[in-house]
Amino acid sequence: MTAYKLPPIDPSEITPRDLFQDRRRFMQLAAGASLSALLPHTVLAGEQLAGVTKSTDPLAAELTPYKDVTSYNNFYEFGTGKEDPTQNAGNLKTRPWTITVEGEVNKPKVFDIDELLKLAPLEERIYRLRCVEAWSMVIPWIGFPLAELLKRVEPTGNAKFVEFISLHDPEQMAGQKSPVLNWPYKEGLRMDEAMHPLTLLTVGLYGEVLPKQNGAPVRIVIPWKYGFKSAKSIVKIRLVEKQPDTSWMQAGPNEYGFYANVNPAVDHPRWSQAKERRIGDFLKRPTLPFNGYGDQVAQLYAGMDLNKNF
Ligand SMILES: Nc1nc2c(c(=O)[nH]1)N[C@H]1C(S)=C(S)[C@@H](COP(=O)(O)O)O[C@H]1N2
Ligand SMILES: [Mo]
Repeated sequence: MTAYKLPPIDPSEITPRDLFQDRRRFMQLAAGASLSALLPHTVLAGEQLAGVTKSTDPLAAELTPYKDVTSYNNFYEFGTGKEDPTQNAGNLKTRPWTITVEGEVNKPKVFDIDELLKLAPLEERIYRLRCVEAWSMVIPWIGFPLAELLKRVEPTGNAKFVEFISLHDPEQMAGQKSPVLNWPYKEGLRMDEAMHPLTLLTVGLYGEVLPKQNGAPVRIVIPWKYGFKSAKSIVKIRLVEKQPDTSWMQAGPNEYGFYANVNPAVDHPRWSQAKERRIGDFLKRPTLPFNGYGDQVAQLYAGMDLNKNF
């Protein structure tokens, strides 16, 4: 297998920016700005999504500002820097766009993105996103359970895993001209994880159409797993019998496992996973097992050795 260069990720790199943001927020608070003045409604940039059921999740009190959600990203197709995607994703063409769903299904189908938007009622879901690099955000996503899509194509008895494949188009995605990852970006889930009601096929955030840097026009969000599992700008979903390879497993098999469940007890070989820095915070906070969703998902892994299946 080709040896891919490991990308330059080191949690210590983000510290200066965090400190800057925290100082800025502190000054805003000290200047008497109300908390709501710090909320993002005045800086929304995109097209609003209609008919979305609003979330009442208590996490609404902890939302990461829109500005940070849309300018501090990982999307290596547009560069490895956190601010590269917001600067370089602007010209990505998101129409026309189709998602092909194929493999171990009775009814393979090519969904047009606009057809997909009408497949099931759109819900707002406020989820923590925990990056493997030990930072986190709280984001109001919009979408519907992936299960709604999978049920429609009728998985066969051989469908044991689901593979997600992102767009491969080096003309639009200049980052794909260098072999930082094995392109196209590929991710995967076990069938029960893919069918879990928390797994969200995501088309928006903060009430609007998904910004390009966040994976327009459609991505997956799996809130109990490290962020890299949430493949962006998906063009193909394949149901398969064998556990699929993923781009990150190919890049660093000792560092990025297939399961990638958020787990403070299992460290990344180059850094601890015990704590995380919520973007905008000064102090780190403890990382929660399964990113705080253990009540809902821990039973999926009953009897598995999570040190081995990291
Ligand atoms: N296609 C693609 N999907 C991707 C990535 C990527 O580089 N390419 N980065 C992943 C990583 S490491 C994280 S943390 C999340 C970041 O999502 P956000 O930028 O919307 O917060 O996207 C994930 N999905
Ligand atoms: Mo990540």
